[in-house]
Amino acid sequence: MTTASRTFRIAAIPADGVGAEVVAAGRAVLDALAADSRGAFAFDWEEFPWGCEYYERTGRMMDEDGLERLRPFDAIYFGAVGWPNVPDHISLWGLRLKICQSFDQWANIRPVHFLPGITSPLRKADDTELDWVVVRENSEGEYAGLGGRNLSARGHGGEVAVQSALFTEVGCERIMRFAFDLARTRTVRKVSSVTKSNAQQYGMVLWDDVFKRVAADYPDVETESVLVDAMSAKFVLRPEDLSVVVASNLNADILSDLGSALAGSLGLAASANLNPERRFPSMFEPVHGSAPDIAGQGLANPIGAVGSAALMLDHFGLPDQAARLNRAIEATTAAGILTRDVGGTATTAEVTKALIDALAS
Ligand code: GGG
Repeated sequence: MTTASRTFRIAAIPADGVGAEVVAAGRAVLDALAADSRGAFAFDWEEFPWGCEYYERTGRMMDEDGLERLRPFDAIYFGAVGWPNVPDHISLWGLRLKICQSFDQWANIRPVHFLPGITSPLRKADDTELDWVVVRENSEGEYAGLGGRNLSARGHGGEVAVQSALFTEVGCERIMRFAFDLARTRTVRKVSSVTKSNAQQYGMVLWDDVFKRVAADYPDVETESVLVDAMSAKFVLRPEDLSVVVASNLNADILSDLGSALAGSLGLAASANLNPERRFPSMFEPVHGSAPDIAGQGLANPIGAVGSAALMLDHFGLPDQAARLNRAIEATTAAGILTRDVGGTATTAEVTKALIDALAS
């Protein structure tokens, strides 16, 4: 038996629905890559059975000591969370958001990448170079989890709820600096900030103030500040103007789904939840959810999960391997080996095999 020079320990959490299928696909592709590395690197996997089924058995989405057990890993490879047997706010806060917040994974990177062989609903995509990245503030904003429900004693119809959005200078500044640093690595050096400061006069005005202050440190990067409603129109009408889009938790969550739909399907979209200081493991997951309508049928698109694996390789300092994986994705879609969500008839297993074959060629 040969020992790899570098072994990355990865915690796999397939969780719910199609999560199991796409994480298995991603693992198979990564293991094929490692097998081909002639001992340069290997992956040591441990799989955790957490999710909605686990909740049904135990009353918890993850073990009580789950965070402690995850902490020593080099990364977390996540599937999808949510199933009709558990209210969505319980499953999301019990697993995905719990990990993101506890491990201060404050930067969520969601590239919007247009692939060959995939039809976009945008007519412009046929003859225009489109490629942008949504940088999502992933630790506060509208998903800070602050608020409460009260006054149910008033009786039916009398209850109140407050859900506060938290904007801190520290939180705004670090995600904006991340966005500007990312823009400096791209051909088009531009950061678009998504705001709603006309209506949200406290949090979003702070967001705008910090954006202006941080932008002054990056005079080589073009900037714009766009209201979220106008930005959603811009995604459809002027996507060629975008390079890096930085937005608060909720705004980026919505816009990145729009972006992946414009690129052809939510099933294609990759994401990384990063703790850039590396004090905690970062988490890599497809943008899509658990898709109960197609779960267990071998129909899920594995490309979002495999693209997320490429982001993980980048995080491990293996950019050449990440590029190789991305080339395998492009070769597979260009060859028309596509799942149903992007107009094909291939199964998850067939696309996974095509990706592994493309690695070899
Ligand atoms: N793989 C992503 C996933 O499971 N998403 C479920 C979801 O509802 N996410 C909300 C969020 O991204 O904050």
